[in-house]
Amino acid sequence: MCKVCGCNQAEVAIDSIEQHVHHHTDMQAAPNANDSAARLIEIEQSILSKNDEFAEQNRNYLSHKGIFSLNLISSPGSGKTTLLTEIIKRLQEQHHIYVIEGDQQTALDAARIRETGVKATQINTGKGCHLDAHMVGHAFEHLGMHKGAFLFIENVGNLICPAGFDLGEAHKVVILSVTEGEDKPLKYPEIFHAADVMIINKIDLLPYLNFNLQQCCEYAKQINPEIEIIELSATSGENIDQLCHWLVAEKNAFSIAVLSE
Ligand SMILES: Nc1nc2c(ncn2[C@@H]2O[C@H](COP(=O)(O)OP(=O)(O)O)[C@@H](O)[C@H]2O)c(=O)[nH]1
Ligand SMILES: [Mg+2]
Ligand SMILES: [Zn+2]
Ligand SMILES: [Zn+2]
Repeated sequence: MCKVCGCNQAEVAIDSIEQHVHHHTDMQAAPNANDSAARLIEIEQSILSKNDEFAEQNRNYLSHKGIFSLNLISSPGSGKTTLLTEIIKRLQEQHHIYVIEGDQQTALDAARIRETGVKATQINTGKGCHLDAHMVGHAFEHLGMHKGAFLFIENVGNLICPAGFDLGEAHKVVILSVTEGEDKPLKYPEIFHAADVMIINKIDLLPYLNFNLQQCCEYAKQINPEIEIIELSATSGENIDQLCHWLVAEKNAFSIAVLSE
């Protein structure tokens, strides 16, 4: 059960293979009608602490292999998959890159990523509204990742629930496209608080919209003064090189940090 919206995530499949539910059973204990509020809070805490244990395992695995991972979170349609294919085109000659795709249904996005030549695995969450650390840990088994790689995790399109679930990633990246309105950092503060970076996508559309870019950045900084902001267009390519420089610099810093541990 999702701690945020109460949905049930019992139908997870990775690359169309139905997953076992051994760890899931107690992660998704459903409350019956008599459960008190205290019991609900207890279940939420249990789900989150289970998730944190799996996230810690993932983080250990990734740092042991020197794999730099990002968890991309946004509403449906803000351009995550388009942006990923553009990043991959620019970085794949110099770097090993892997992608985990999260959607409720279909393997369409994993197929889009594979067209670039990069290895991708698709997690289908069924009714679930976010990825959790347990699913992601099993997705690692499908990828056979090289040391020192990039791992991009495209979360299920949702600005709310993914904010609460650590996957073991190095950074959460929130993507907001200019068609969504500049007020979203104030309306969905949890994710803007949890993210280290905000990407404002589709800036090629600014001339046609009333989106107030400066206001959006101020709202985001109000929620999270440390947040890094990159404005770009995945389709025109504007500022994608700037994002790629940031990615490589962060990956290098990550490698140095894990080597010295
Ligand atoms: N104009 C414009 N359209 C974009 C941009 N990035 C993505 N799109 C379009 O937005 C739609 C959703 O993109 P997609 O990558 O599937 O979004 P996702 O659901 O976040 O993975 C597609 O039609 C893309 O072509 C952009 O920078 N500018
Ligand atoms: Mg997508
Ligand atoms: Zn939810
Ligand atoms: Zn398991």
